[in-house]
This record gives sequence, C-alpha cells and structure tokens, in this order.
Amino acid sequence: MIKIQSIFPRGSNVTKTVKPFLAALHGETQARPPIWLMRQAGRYLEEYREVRKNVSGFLELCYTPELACEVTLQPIRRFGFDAAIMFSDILVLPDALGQEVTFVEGEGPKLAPIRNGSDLSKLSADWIHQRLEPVYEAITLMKQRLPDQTALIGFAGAPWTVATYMIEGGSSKDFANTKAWAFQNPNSFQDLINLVADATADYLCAQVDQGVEAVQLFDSWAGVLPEDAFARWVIEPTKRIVDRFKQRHPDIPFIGFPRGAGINYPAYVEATGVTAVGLDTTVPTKWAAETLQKKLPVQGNLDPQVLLAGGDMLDQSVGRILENLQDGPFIFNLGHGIIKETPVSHVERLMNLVRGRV
Ligand code: 1CP
Repeated sequence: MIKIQSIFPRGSNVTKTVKPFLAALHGETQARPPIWLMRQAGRYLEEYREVRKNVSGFLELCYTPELACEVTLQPIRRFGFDAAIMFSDILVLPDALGQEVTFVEGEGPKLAPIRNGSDLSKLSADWIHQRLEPVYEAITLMKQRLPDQTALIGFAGAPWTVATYMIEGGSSKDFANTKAWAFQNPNSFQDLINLVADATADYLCAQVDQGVEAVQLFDSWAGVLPEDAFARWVIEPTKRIVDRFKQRHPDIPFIGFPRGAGINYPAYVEATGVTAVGLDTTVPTKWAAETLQKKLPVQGNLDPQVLLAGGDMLDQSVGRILENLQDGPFIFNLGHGIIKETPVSHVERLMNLVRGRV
C-alpha cells in the first residue's frame, strides 16, 4: 500500500498531491468522489469525430501514438475528469496474437473467427509486445501531457469476453459458437483462455512499465454464463491474471468489471483478488454499499441511458448513487460505456452534480 497523505488543494506546493482517483482505489473515502466515464473518449465528442474522419480505420487510430494520445486527452481538457483511460480497444490483443481484426464502419469489429484447436495453434503470444509497441509509445506521450492531478488508466478485455469476439468473429447476441466450444471441448477452450489470460497479464504489466497507474479488466459479457461456467471462465482466468500481475506490480490497483455478474459479484470479488470492482447499471447501490464496498472500493454505476436522457432523471439518479455510495471508497462512473448521442451539456451537468457545484 502506498501511504496516503492528506490531499492538498490544486496548486498547493506544500507536499506531493495524491491523485484523488488513486486515493479512492487505496481505500480512502472522500467528501467528493473522483469521476471518470467508461468510453469517455469517442463519438459523442465533435473533436473525436474530427480526428476519426482523417484516419482510414479505427485500428490506425489506436496504433498512431500521437492520435491515440490526442483523443485520450480530449475529454480531460473538456471536462477535467480525475482519470484518463488510454485510448485503445480490447481487440488489439487478438490482433497482436496474430488474428486478423478490422473495424467495419457502422458494423463494429470483424475478426477471422477461430473455431477449434487447429485454428488456435496459429496464434502465438511471442510477438505481442512488438505488435503493441505503438500502444506503449502512446502511453509515454499521455504521461508527459496529462495534468498532474489526472491519473492514467490502462486496460484490457477479460479472456471470456475477448474469446467471444475471437470465436464469433465479431459482436454476438447469443454467443452460440463460443458456448458450443466451451461446453463441448472444455479442455481445448481452456487452452484458448490460458493463452489470452497470460498474454493479457503481460500486456497489462507492460502498460504499467510505461506509466499507467491503475488497470481495468473489462468482462463485458461475464453475465451470460451459468454458474459453473462463470466460475471457470470468468472467475478463474481473472484470478490467474490478477495473480500474475500482482507478482510484478503488487502496489498497482486492479479494477475488475464483470458486467452483468449480478448475484455472482460477491464471489467474483472474493475469489479473484481484484483491488476494486466496477458495478454495472443493474446493481442496486444500497446492496453494493453493504455487500461489496465494506470489502473494497467500488466504481459505477449511472445508467448511460439516464445520462443521455438528462433532466430530473439525471439529477435524481446521481443523487441516489452519491447518497448510497459516497460514505465509503468510491469512484463515480457509468454502469457501461457512454452512448454516442449523449449531449455534452449532460456530461457537464453530471460533473457539476458530482463535484457539488449545483
Ligand atoms: O470508430 C469508432 O470510433 C468506433 C467506436 C469505438 C471506440 C471509441 C470502438 C469500437 N472502441 C473504442 C474505444 C474503446 N473501446 C476504449 C477506449 C476509449 C475510452 O474508454 O475512452 C475502451 C476502454 C474500449 C473497450 C471495449 N471495446 C469493450 C469493453 C467495454 C464495453 O463497452 O463493453 C468492448 C466490448 C470493445 C469491443 C468493441 N470496440 C468497438 C466496438 C464497436 C466494439 C463492439 C462492442 C459490442 O460488441 O457491443
């Protein structure tokens, strides 16, 4: 644990300022919680759309350090969030493992699907750091250019979620091919999960070596599995990553986000060893305060659709989340990524509500 010193106002030259986002992750309760938003860089910002229209593909944006740095900084300049999340995508990892990944305008990601052990044998973790070098360069630029009080978050997708894209070849509604493989050939599916898990741990460690100050593991599709499968394909691989990561970086906070885990949240927290947990939109905040926040810092969980709606609904929802969660270590966030139609004025209103400026 790093020592938390008292937090001095911005501009104070008394001693080192602890970044509010990191203080929360180290267990500190603050009068005003720090805030950042999942997918805070993206299409709801005109300055992002401007950069995006000048690159041919989405991956080109991820792999051009100057541009990835620029779009990471855009929401910080505009709103002054307490943390920046490095601009990239969870699908750069399959790309680095040797699976072809493209993003088709209006259709989302497309991957040449892998369906069995023989497809899997064509992938290799041997070159991931060479392939991901532009991401590491981007992190260096971000560290140089971020304001002093803003923390930098690194991230990756969790093995189960990444495997769904690798196997389905893109987004999916029912995960039929992934479940078929996992349920019919669990041993060879385990080989895929282990390959992704170990590469992910090494990738996250490399992000820390470049300067990120906390990491988040996105398990966006954790909520679609029956209980035994949740234990084997969500909890176990996450624990494997956390263990491998903590061996090298015991003091770097690790946020797990098992979206849709529902009643499995306590088991996830208990068994994986994550430092903090992201709550999705459906998690009742009073329950989270009693069941989860007594054990670890929590992050979340405003419904992105409520932020899109704005008005009284936004004010009331933010009020209830603050009331239920701000008496313990807490980071304000959405319960899933920001929606691209969200008016910038609603994000400004949210900042004012959370910072107590209304
Ligand atoms: O051209 C574009 O602008 C495409 C939109 C976009 C953006 C802005 C994609 C395509 N990815 C991203 C960036 C991104 N993705 C970030 C960094 C930006 C930030 O947070 O500020 C992060 C953390 C992600 C993570 C990500 N990518 C997840 C996990 C979080 C979640 O939303 O559940 C997932 C599942 C993806 C896959 C992905 N990337 C993009 C698309 C369209 C998809 C598929 C989403 C789906 O299947 O529903």
